[in-house]
Amino acid sequence: ELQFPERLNCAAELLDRHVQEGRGDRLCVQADGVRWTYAELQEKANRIAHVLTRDMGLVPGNRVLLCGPNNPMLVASWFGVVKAGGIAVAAMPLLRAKELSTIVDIARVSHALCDDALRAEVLGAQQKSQVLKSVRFFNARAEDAGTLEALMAQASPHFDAVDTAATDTCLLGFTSGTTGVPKATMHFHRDVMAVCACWPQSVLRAHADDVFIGSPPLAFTFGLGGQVLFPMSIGASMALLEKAGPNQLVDGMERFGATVVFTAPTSYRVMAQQGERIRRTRLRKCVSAGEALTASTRALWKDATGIEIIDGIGSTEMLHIFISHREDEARPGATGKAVPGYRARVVDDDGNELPPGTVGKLAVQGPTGCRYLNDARQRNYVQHGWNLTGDAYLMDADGYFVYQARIDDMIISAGYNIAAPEVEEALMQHPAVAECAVIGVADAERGQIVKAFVVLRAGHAAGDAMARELQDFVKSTVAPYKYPRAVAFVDQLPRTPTGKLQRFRLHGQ
Ligand code: 3SK
Repeated sequence: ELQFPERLNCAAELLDRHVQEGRGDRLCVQADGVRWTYAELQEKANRIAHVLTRDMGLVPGNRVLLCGPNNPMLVASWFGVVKAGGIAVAAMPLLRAKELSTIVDIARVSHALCDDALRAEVLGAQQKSQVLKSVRFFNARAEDAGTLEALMAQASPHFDAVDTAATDTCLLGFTSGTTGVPKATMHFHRDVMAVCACWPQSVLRAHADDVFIGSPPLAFTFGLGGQVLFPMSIGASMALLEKAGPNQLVDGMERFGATVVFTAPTSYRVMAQQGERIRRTRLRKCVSAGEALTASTRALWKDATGIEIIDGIGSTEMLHIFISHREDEARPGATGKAVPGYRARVVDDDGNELPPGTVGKLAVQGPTGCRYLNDARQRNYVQHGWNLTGDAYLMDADGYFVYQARIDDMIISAGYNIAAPEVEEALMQHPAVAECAVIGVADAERGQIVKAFVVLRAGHAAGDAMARELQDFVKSTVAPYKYPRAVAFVDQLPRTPTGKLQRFRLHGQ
């Protein structure tokens, strides 16, 4: 079991410790036009901690909105807040004033450090708020005495991290899940250190010379862990991309010499088209999470690059990955086994453990867990001491967990259990299909029927003939009762800002 001291500040552990122990000159952060060592990041974070406490009136326990694309000042701000004993509340950079103000209200945010690119939306949120009292912007084009950098220039480069308890909250992670109503998950300083000690040590096994890169926004704990916390926990470095579509990610791998990448299956599928180019980079470890990795995407990437993807599932509630596997233990179609330090099982509706091979609800326990801030949905997520992630899984005889669907995405049609992702995977094998989503819609005769929403590749025509071709194709690929009895052609699919498919938004379309 992991042991932590009673007093612990994770920013001091992840940042200051390297400088104290003589690693201050090591490269820590790279981005376009930026190369900061650990000592340089520490100096920025210290100055920001002073600005927060001296100029903005922050006291430990205050919540600070952090908002911006993935860039070095966002990382420095995260460490400034946490060193000062504040609570980092990171918001997705694409959010609008209305959505930001919901976050500000739920989290009782009193301060904000935001990228100037989001000035209008953040000020809009402040106008709607009674609690957000002090806002500063960084990366502003125009010289202005009020910018974060101008205030930092007047501040001391030294700041001793506030002596927080290991069980003080240091971050609130927001999740809209796939339902759209945001919840804040509270994580302690010790939780941050726990996720750094579990999956990265037993599964990822990176080293101090690795360069981490990725696409998820740092507001998503998948991104924060993979691109900031995990490299820093081993004295490695990160390369930050403000825009991280598949092409930009491949460019970034080349430019920064990235060796470890964190991204989602959709991005691997597109990047696989540049396999030869990727083979010439230093890339050696590829992590996939955020949505289920199909066996075909795993094979596509391996053929294109020679690299076996490390798949994993985590959640904002658990802070990071809790089921995964090492590259040499990959089992196509399975997410992996419980990460050492965590326990996982498949349970029925009453919380009873189900035998191997049976589909049920995934339940997880470990050093991290769900603590919603003031939200009754806590009762659904944590039952009998287990975290119920909302995923339907089965565990095979060897302890590998095989994803079926989000529980809300299991379709029951004429008594058959049909997992929407399995039908999607079958459709994706058809050369005309660029993207697709499958849901269950009410049907008088069968209870529900399978309905597919399909985005076609250029050069293919939508229509009845194509619908029939796709239906026959699915029948020939998986059990025929799973075929989509209804097919709709659409231009695009609804996704969350982190790229997760929002099947619920297709109902009624
Ligand atoms: O698998 C995910 O979606 C996830 C969510 C939050 C943090 C980490 C991960 C991998």
